[in-house]
Parts: sequence; C-alpha cells; structure tokens
Amino acid sequence: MIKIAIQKSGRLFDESIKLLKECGLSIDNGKGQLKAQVRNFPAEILYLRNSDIPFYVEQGIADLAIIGQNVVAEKEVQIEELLTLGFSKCRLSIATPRNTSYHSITDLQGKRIATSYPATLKQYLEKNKVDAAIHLINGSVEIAPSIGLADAICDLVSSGSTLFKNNLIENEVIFKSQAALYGNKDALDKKKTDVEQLVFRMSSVIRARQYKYILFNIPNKSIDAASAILPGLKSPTIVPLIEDDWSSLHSVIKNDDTWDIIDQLKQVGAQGILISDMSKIVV
Ligand code: PRT
Repeated sequence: MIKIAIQKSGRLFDESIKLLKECGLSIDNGKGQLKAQVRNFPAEILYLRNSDIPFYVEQGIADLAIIGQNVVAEKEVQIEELLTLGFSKCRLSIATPRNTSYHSITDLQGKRIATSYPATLKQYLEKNKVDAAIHLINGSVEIAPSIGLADAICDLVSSGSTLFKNNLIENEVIFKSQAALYGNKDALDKKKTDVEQLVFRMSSVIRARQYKYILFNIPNKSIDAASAILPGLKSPTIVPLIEDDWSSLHSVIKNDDTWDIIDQLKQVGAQGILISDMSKIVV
C-alpha cells in the first residue's frame, strides 16, 4: 500500500486529482476528507497542506507526493524527485517598485526584502555575496514595499499580473518551478513495485499531454516530403487509401509544433488533416 500526499485545497489540487484519475486511480475528490482509499490500486491518498507535505514525505508518513519544486527547495528536505509533471509552472523572483532604479542584485545590498521563501532567497543572496535583511511574511508579500515594510519582494510569479497591479518590476528569477512527483527514499526501495507501476502510468499520461496525434491524406509522390516534416516518436505509419496513388499518414507531433507542421504539410499537398489529443503514450 503506498500513501500519496496531495494538496488538500489550493492551486495544485485540481490538477493532482485529474492526473491520478487519468492514471486509472479511482478516488473521491477529498472534500471534507483527510485521507481516502483508492478503490482499484494499493494506495491511499492523504489530503494535506502543501507546505507540510515535504516533511511528511521526508519522515515517511507519505511515500509519494505531488508538490511544487519551489516548496521542496524552500524546506530543504531530503526527498527524491521522480517526475516533473508540467503543471503549476511558476518562478520565484525578486521584484522592486517601478519607481526605483535597479541594475543588478548588488543594488539590494543593505536593503530589506519581504518573502515567504526565506531559505531560497538567503541561498541566492549568499551566492551573489549580497547582505540584505530578509523579512518573513506569509501572505500578500506584494504589498510590503507600498506600506513601507520592505524595499523589494521575493515571491512566486506566474502571469506577472500581481506584480503589475502592485507597481512592481520583476528583476531576478531566482528559481523556476513546476509540480513534480516526489518520493521518500526508503519507500522507493520497500514499495518498489507499486511505486514503479504508478510512475510508469504517470509518465505515460504526462508524455501524452506533450504530443498530439496527427493523420492526413497525401499523394504517394509526396510521402517522402511529408515524412521529412514529421519528427514523431518513430517514422510515420503509412496506410494506402482505396483511391489510387493516395495514402493516409499517421504520426505523433509535439504540441508546440502543431501549427508549423500543419502549414508545412499543406504546402506538400496534405489534405484532410486531423489532429487529436491522446490520453496515454507508452514507449
Ligand atoms: O495552504 P497550503 O500550504 O496548502 O497552500 P499554499 O498557500 O502554499 O499554496 P497555493 O495553493 O497558493 O500554491 C500551491 C503551489 O502552486 C505553489 O507552491 C506553487 O508551486 C504553485 N504556484 C504556481 C503558485 C503560483 N503559480 C502563483 N502564482 N503559487 C502561488 N502563486 C501566487 C503568488 O504567490 C502571487 O501571490 O500567485 C500570485 C502571482 O500570480 P500572477 O499570476 O499574478 O503572477
């Protein structure tokens, strides 16, 4: 039985539940629960506060967890990162008021910086040999400069709109983060079979999210040109059509390349181009 910790409520909750369900785990959504049994896999879900999860994994109370890399770095725990999950992407950045000048990190020498990430910030300042006062604040960090509490802030940024609304400029990205699957070192050994099975399922789901399935019709004389455009997992599958001298090509392409590839395929004569999502890719 593996114990998997996820955030009880907050930014990571929906994506974590969705991912576990796409891995075939039949679970309740955790509303009003602290733990729930998975009905069709030897696992139990623990619904916990994001900031507490790294310690629970380190202590072995949870075997696996889905949390942001930023929290793990901040808590300085000894746990294993097994897989990056591609959601909850953000960065921990230093920002200063729009009306102050900023050229480099050394401008913060002797200044006050408000943050909920004191350990990560301290490490960055030490690495850059900057001596600044770190003020720990547990929420609404972005208002600290405007109320005279700090000269700069160090906080998570995703769209940048919170900084913009508070007249702050992002100057230094000190850590890039996304959600990841972490594991307790002993559990990875003792519960190897179940852990490996879940990691295998998760990587198949995560890989599928990065790709699209493409199929189209192409005159046979253009098959080589079309194949050269497709950087799929392997070479494309070619199926002859009933219509003479035409074939259907099937392949897998990266999400980010989709529109470029469509444009190029049209130029070599592709017709009836279909693009679809996939739920799993097993390699
Ligand atoms: O209470 P608990 O301990 O469970 O949760 P929490 O308060 O620590 O977490 P929560 O739900 O706020 O965030 C959980 C995780 O989501 C974080 O640890 C990050 O890994 C990730 N994440 C991704 C973010 C953001 N993006 C994010 N933008 N966490 C917080 N923010 C905040 C940021 O602090 C700032 O206030 O959003 C604001 C900035 O957003 P933009 O879009 O305006 O730039």
